[in-house]
Amino acid sequence: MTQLQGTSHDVPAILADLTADQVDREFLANAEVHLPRLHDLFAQLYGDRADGFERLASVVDLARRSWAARPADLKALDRARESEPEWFESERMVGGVCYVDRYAGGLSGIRDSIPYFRELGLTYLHLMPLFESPEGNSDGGYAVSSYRRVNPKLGTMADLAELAAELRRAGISLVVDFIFNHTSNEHRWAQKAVAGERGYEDFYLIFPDREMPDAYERTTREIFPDDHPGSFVQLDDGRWIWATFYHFQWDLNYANPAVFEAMAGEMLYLANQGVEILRMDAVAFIWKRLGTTCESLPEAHLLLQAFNAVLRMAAPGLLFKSEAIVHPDEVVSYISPDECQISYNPLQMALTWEALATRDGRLLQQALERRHALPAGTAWVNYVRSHDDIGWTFADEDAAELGIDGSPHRRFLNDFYVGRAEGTFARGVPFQENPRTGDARVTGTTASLAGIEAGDAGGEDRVILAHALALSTGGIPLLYLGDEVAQLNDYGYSDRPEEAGDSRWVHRPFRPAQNYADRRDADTPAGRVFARLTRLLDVRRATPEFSGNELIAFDAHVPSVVAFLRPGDNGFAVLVLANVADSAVEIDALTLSGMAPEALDLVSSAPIWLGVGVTLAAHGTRWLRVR
Ligand code: OTU
Repeated sequence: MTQLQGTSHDVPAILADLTADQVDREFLANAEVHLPRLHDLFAQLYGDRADGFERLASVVDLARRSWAARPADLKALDRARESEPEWFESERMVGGVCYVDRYAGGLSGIRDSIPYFRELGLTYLHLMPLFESPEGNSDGGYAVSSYRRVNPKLGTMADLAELAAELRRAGISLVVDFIFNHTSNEHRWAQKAVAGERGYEDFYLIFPDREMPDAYERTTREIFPDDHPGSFVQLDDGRWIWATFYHFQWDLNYANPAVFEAMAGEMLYLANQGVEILRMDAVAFIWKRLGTTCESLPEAHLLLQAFNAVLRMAAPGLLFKSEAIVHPDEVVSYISPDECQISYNPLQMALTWEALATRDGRLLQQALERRHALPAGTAWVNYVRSHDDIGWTFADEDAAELGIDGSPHRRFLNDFYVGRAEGTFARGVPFQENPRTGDARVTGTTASLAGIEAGDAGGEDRVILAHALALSTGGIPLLYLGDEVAQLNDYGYSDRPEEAGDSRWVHRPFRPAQNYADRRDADTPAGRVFARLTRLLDVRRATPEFSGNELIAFDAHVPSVVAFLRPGDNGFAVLVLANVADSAVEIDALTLSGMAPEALDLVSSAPIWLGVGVTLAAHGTRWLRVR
């Protein structure tokens, strides 16, 4: 490994400088622990660059200044988090996600919604991208023009900081996106880079002609083929710039340590506004190397670890959440206390829908058995659906063991969920169908995908079943707000020019006011789903077995049944059973004979006798406390 050369910027020298400056004792203590790690990561990432070193010293200085400016209440939070590092693994954790404008009109509307969030029991609120971004299509705000200015239609940065404090007082951690793979083409850095301004030329990946773009594109994947082919777009002056996603989202060049420093500054700025969790967007794409897919390269991990080390020095209470919607082996590779402590669980999400479509629970059961475990000090974020499409990211090699051929199975699932398959209950919409590769993904709200929109008899049960799994496998369950009142697809997006080309807008409806008005009315789907789902939320919160991540797969001997135990104290455990079939099934007494016959149904609060077996209704789920 290359070492950073010179004497003035090695670890002892930087620490000595900090000591001489009589830097804050707490900062120094954190720097002593994390600077050696950061130095090592810098050596690996930037060791062969003349400026690698100075950048390290200036990043440490940035961290020092950021800590000095960190408000006292946030420093108190840092200490609280450090003394209870497992806080986010609690059974009391429940997340919600919404668009600020669509759900509440603006940041003040979000504030007004806090009583409702408390009623649901939320402890984590992910507000979708809310920063300044281009007018019209901005990929739902995922094209950021300034990380320090809130979109003026939503409020101001001061409003955001106040909201964060108010949420914190309500026991809710604010989560925002850290969209650091790319900026919008309107970001100040982007404009300077294109103008060739000194210091900014290498902030992005710009090439004079097609030679390098063609070379890279031989191995990269098309992400938004409806927008542009390949990974590059042409600038007005004829040059080519790297743009993995939309043409107005330009990828940053992290091989340049100035980019690392600049983004570390934006990250620390947000941390000091009171954001408690950063959702690290599109982590797989942040490092590029010719001849590779340019996804999940080893340097992507080193970069995340370096950002993590900076945070540990200057905002130690913060968490990173990984957004890697990729092969399951890669998803877990981002999860560790030193990298991203929490991560979306796209495999469980996709396989829940897979099981509902096939009425066969085996692929999901297999994933719970072999792909659920995580390192200590980390957690899954389990969700039924997000603001993005559903991609079928299961491992072909896992599927093959069950006799399932990956490609045709994905084709079946796509057809099923966009309503093209015989007997489907789903009303989804295709997303980014690529006729060249056969790739496609699916969009739709939970209720529309599960059959409520189509009037299928099992629709409401499937919504509950999918949530019952997300609430019980271990980790932070994340609700897409509005789904708890069974919101349906919003086809109006196709009439709105800036949304029409992106079918993900079908499942990002405005706050469904009528559904919320109906939520106490048991004669409506909204009322029934809300009553059943809030019951599950209440039970989860009171069930310590649901904390942490330990899960023991249980073979129920029925292919349509997903089953597992969540062990607790004193020999008790919760047995979770979910039946994806359209008819009731029996789990026989012999299968359950390893447990004491007396058990408790946690949802109905009724005792149950396992000695006669257990009946699961069509699309039924049960949470049973056993021993
Ligand atoms: C993310 O998703 C966001 O969640 C999307 O809303 C953005 O459009 C995108 O980044 C760009 O900022 O391709 O279809 O893991 O699946 O990062 C969604 C790889 C996406 C991608 C994921 C990306």
